[in-house]
Amino acid sequence: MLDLGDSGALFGLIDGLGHGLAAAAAAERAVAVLAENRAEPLDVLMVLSDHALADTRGAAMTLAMLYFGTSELSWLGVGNVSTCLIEATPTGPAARDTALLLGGIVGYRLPATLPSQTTKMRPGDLLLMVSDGILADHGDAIDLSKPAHVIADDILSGYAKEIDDAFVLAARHRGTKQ
Ligand SMILES: [Mn+2]
Repeated sequence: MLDLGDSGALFGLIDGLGHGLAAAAAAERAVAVLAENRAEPLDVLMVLSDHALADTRGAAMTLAMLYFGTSELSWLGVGNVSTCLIEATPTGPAARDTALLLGGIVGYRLPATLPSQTTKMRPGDLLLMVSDGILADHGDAIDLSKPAHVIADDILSGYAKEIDDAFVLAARHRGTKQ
């Protein structure tokens, strides 16, 4: 998560291709680019990251920008980092909106167009991003009565595949100040 002061926050999950040190190096380089250019639009951030990762293995990456004033959330994903907004429903936690992921690899093969989508993040909503090292049934671990970091820990400890790096990002909208 990168802070944009009062205006918003940029969330991102970057999964370097493969695993181990070379994968981590690609991800670290993308993080540096995002930190330096955090105020840029998501498609620009994706292109800048693609350039910066050109001599690495590349990465899957989803970015999500939350604008505090409007609670609008824009997201853009290339490769397999699943991202959704989870809300409480009478029958339990459910995904209200899911980011459309574009095929490709950041640093190697970026899609020709990079359309972001915009949704609304409501108070209580949980933004959840998981890498493909997390098993698909991880939704079973989500207990919205717990703090976001505990939910992330629960998913990571119970649903990580043994053969891949696994990453989880969970962030909750706690409402706006009156
Ligand atoms: Mn992976």
